[in-house]
Amino acid sequence: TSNLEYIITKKVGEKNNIGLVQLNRPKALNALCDGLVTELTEAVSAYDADDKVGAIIVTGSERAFAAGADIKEMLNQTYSSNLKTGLLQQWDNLSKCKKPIIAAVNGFALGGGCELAMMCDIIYAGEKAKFGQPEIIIGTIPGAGGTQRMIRSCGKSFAMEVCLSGNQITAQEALMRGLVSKVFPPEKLVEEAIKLAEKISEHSPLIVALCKESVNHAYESTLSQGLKFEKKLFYGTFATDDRKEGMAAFVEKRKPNFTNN
Ligand code: CO8
Repeated sequence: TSNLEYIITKKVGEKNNIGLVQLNRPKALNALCDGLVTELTEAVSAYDADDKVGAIIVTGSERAFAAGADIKEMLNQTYSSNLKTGLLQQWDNLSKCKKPIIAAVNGFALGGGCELAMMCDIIYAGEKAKFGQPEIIIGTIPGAGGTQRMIRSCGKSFAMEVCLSGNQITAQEALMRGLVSKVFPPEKLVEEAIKLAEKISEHSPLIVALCKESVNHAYESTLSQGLKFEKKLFYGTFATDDRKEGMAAFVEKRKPNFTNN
């Protein structure tokens, strides 16, 4: 029933409340052509707006999460065409998503693929995943956060090495460096991401969104500003029904019944 060309989307999980977006351009290892990125950002926005969805998963195939921006598409672009079309601006829509996004990465996550994973809130990797920022090899630099986000999770020396060498990193190394939070056998990866998404979705969606916003704020602020922001949101949770319900349920030794209010 869908006319999607580059992705497959479906709701998954026991309660059908997890939005799964699978990149599906196998012949090009899920290279992120314009059409794919448009479909991806629209799918994520649709799940973000869907009250029945608690969390979103972005994944690819066992061979490739995404092998980067589409090099063939970029080949003849120019500085002025990039300025005029606002190349990559549609990516910003992903960061506007209020719901948690889990990247489930099997295979190659290179260039824009690695950047896409880092734009997500949590990265789970399959044992054979390969991360990297190989733009330098083809005469350019990362353009969707590669030089900015990796340094924040892995530190300067490592991020610099990855961006300057173009070398691929294994899942084990990504785990050790803090790029990903867990590693699983490839065939278990999506299942584990769904389990995590389901766990998150048990909580109040309203409060989950506030928590995500607060963690992300750490990227943008000093510690004292961030602590102040967090405190405001924390106080703010006391204006919600779900905070009251959550604490009442604990005291009454029962499961909370969150209403998203
Ligand atoms: N763009 C276009 N086509 C690609 C890409 C790509 N990034 N990656 C792979 N493909 C295509 C190949 O051209 C090939 O197609 P064909 O059979 O028609 O020639 C097919 O996918 C299979 O690829 P290979 O035959 O190369 O497969 P291998 O298993 O030999 O190698 C690799 C796999 C190592 C992943 C290899 O394909 C490779 O190095 N790919 C390019 C990786 C890369 O340089 N990525 C960075 C691109 S630049 C970038 O991302 C800039 C970021 C800017 C922001 C992002 C916004 C979208």
